[in-house]
Amino acid sequence: MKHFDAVVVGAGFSGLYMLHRLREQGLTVRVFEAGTDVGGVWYWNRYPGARCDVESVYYNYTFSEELIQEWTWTSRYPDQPSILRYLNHVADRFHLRSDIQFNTRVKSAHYDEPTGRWLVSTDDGQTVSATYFISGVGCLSSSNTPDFKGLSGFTGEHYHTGTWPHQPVDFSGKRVGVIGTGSSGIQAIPVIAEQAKHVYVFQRTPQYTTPAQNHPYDDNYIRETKANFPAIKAKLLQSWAGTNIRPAPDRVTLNDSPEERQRRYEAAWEEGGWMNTGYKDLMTSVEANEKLCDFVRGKIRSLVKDPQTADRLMPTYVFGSKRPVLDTNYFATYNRDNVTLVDVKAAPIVEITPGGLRTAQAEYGLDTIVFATGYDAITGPLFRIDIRGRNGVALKDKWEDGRQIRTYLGIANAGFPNFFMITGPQSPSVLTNMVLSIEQHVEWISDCIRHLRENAIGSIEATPQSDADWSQHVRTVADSTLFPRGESWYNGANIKGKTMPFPIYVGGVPAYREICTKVAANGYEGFVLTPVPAETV
Ligand code: N01
Repeated sequence: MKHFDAVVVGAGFSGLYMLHRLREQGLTVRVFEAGTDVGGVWYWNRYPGARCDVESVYYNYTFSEELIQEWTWTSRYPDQPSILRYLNHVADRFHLRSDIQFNTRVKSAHYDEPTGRWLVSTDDGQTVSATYFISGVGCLSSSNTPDFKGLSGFTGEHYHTGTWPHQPVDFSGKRVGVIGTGSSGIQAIPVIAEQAKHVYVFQRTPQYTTPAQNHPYDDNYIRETKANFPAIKAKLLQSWAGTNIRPAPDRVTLNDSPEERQRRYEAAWEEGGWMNTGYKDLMTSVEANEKLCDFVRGKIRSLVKDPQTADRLMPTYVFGSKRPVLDTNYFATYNRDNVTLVDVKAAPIVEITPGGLRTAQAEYGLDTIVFATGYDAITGPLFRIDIRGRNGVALKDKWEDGRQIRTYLGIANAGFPNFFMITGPQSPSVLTNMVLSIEQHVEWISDCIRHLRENAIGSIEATPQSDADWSQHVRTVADSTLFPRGESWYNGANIKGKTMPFPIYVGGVPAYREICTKVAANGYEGFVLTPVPAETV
C-alpha cells in the first residue's frame, strides 16, 4: 500500500495551501479532489452571476508577497471565473498539480490503531495510508436538492447552482423556475431574467439583501493596495470577520437620533457591502437589529413597484441570523414583466410535474428548473466521508449526526488522532473571510506537524475535556448574540430532519487567533502528544 506523510481532501483554497506548506517541510502529500481541476467551491459554482461577497483585494492568499504583487483583481467583488483563474494561477505558480489526484472522491478514512496510520480509500478503488489526515472539504460543498415528488419525470432541464455545468446554459426563449432565494438564487435571478422568456421565482423565505455596488477597480487603488498590503493584512486580522480594514464599530444604535441612524444606513447602502453602519450592537440587541431591518424593508418598498410583490418580499427574521446577501439589481428585477414571484411558504411546492411545477395553489409550465436550494452545510461535506477514529467510532456517530458536535478549536477531535479539519465546525469559518481563516488554520496545522516531527511525537489528539470545554464555549459565545435566532443552514434548518446547535465560533477573528496561538505556545495545551515508539525512532 502506498504511504504518504499526509493525505489532504479537496483542492480548493484550503487544500492548495495545505499542500504547499507541507511540501515546504519536505513531507510527501497526496491531495484527492473530486473535480477535474483545482478550485473547490469556485470550480463547482459556475451559475450565472456567481460572485464572491468579500472584496477581491481581501479575498486572496496573503502568505506570499510575490503572489500579491503579481495578481491583479479587476473589480470590487470578484466573479467566479476570476477566482477560478486565480486558483489556477496559484496551482501553476507553486507547481501543485503533480501532487493532486483529480476525479477522485475520498470515500472513507479509518484510523488504524496498530500502525497509528490513516487508511484512506477512494472511489477508484485504491487505499493509501497516511500519518496525517487533513480535511479541506469546506463548509458548503455538499449541495442539497430537496426530494421533490416527480423530479425524475420532469421533461425539461434542471440544474443545481452548486454543481453547474461547465458549458454556459442558454435560457433564451425558456420558461425558467428558480427555487430558492439565498445568495445563489439572488445572484442568479437578475442575470437569468435578462435572457429567459419568463422567470418564476419560488420563494420560501424573503431575504434581507443589500447592494454590492460592485464596480471596476481603478489602477491607483490597485497600486495603493499592493504597496500597502502588510498594513492591510494587519488591519484585516484585527477586524471581527477579517473582511474589512475600517476601525471596529463603536456606536450604539439607539443612542443616535433617528435622523443620524437614517444617515448612516443610507451611507452604508450607497457604499455597498456589509452595511458598515458603525453600530456595534447589530447582533446583540434585538431593538438595534430591528432598526436596520426596518430600513431595509423601506428600501424594498421603494424599489419594488407592485405593492403586493413588495409585501411578499418583506423579510421578518433577525438580520444576520441567516447569512446576509449582497446583490446586484435583485429587487429591481421584480419590476420586469417577465419575472413572477411565487410565495411557496403560503402555497408549498407539491410536486414537479413532467411539464413544470405544481404548488398547493397553481401549476407553472417550465422548460428549465434551477435549484438554488443550498447545501447540507458544515457537517454535510465531512459526513459524506466515512471518517472513523479510535475503536472504529464514526465522526458522524461521535457528533450524533450533528446534534452534538464536539471539537477542539474546530480543528481537532478527541478520538481522532492526527486528523485535522481546515475551517471545521466550531471555528469562525463561514462568518469570516474564508481565505484568511483558511490561511490561519493551514499555518497552525503545518506548524503543529513541524513540532510533532521535530520532537519525535507520533500523534496528537484532543482530550475529551478539551472537546467538551470548547464546544461549551462556542455555544456560550453564540448564545450571547442574535446569530442563533434564525432558521438557516447555519443550524441545519434548511435540511429536512437536520438540527445542529449553532456550529460557528462567533467570538471573532482576533479572539480566535489568540486562543489558537496560545494553545500552540503552551505546548499544544488540551492535546495529548504521544512519542513515536522507541524502536521506530
Ligand atoms: O443556499 P441558501 P445558497 N422548497 O441555503 C430555499 C455561500 N454563497 O446556495 O430560506 C423551497 O442560503 C431556501 O429557503 P429557506 C453563502 O455563504 C456565497 O443560496 O430555507 N425552497 C433558501 O431560500 C450562502 O449563504 C456566495 O426557507 C427551498 C434557498 O433555497 C451559502 O453559500 C454565493 C427548499 C437556499 O438558500 C448558501 O447559499 C453563493 C424547499 N424544499 C453562495 N429548500 C457569495 O459569495 C431550500 N429552499 C456571494
